[in-house]
Amino acid sequence: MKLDIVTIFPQMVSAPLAEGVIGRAITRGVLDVAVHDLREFTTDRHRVVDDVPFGGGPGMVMKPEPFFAAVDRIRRDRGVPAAVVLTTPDGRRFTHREAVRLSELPHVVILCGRYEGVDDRVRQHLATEELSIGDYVLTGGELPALVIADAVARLIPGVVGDEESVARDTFAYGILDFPQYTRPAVFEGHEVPAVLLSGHHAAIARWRRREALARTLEKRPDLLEAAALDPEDRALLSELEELREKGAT
Ligand code: JD8
Repeated sequence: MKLDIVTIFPQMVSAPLAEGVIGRAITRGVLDVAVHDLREFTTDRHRVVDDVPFGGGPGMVMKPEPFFAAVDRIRRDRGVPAAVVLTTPDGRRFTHREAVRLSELPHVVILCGRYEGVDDRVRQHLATEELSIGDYVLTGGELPALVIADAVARLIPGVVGDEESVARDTFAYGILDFPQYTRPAVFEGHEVPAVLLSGHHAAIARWRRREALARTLEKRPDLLEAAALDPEDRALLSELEELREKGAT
């Protein structure tokens, strides 16, 4: 997959992407990421990317021309993207489902705004979609672009080593993960659940499933409505719900 990110803070975006599994996927050539400095697409001496808002009001608005010029250059040098994403607080919520959809596209561009936002003509005539990572206010679109890039990239075959673990992930499967433990078996008197040391693979799988369902019921009951549960899960869940009603943990 090709991914292009347009920003006035290219190092803020490229540095995190150079680390970890994403960084390795880029060096291995599984992922083709290009980060573009928006100021390179200005034509004035001072490389100005913002201006005062028409109609007045506080703050500055990002000018449209550099964004259009950046995407023109991307189209010429890297090909026509399948999606041009504008990160904005009023976008559609970015979820795992959106990550899966974007991961199936061959080429995605993400535009990052700053200040009070970007000239609306960028949204109307350049972006093909608008995404928000959540209901809180950030200072710009770079962190959202990184969140989207990370969640999308790890779904691309060959980026994460273990394909099976990606498929089984929390939001892919619709329920939370089971708790994880590693050595030591006893830490400051706190023991690892004995079943995990038993070597009984079927018992371990059962325990993990039960823990995952119990955690989801406790922390995110809203997820259970849409979760892909088999009859055994449903039976376990009713058992857990009953236990809960009786006041047990
Ligand atoms: C892009 C500018 C800041 C936004 C005035 C100062 C996404 N979930 C999210 N929260 N915030 C953003 C986001 C914020 C941005 C920009 C994304 C560009 N700002 C502005 C409007 C109100 N502030 C976001 N995705």
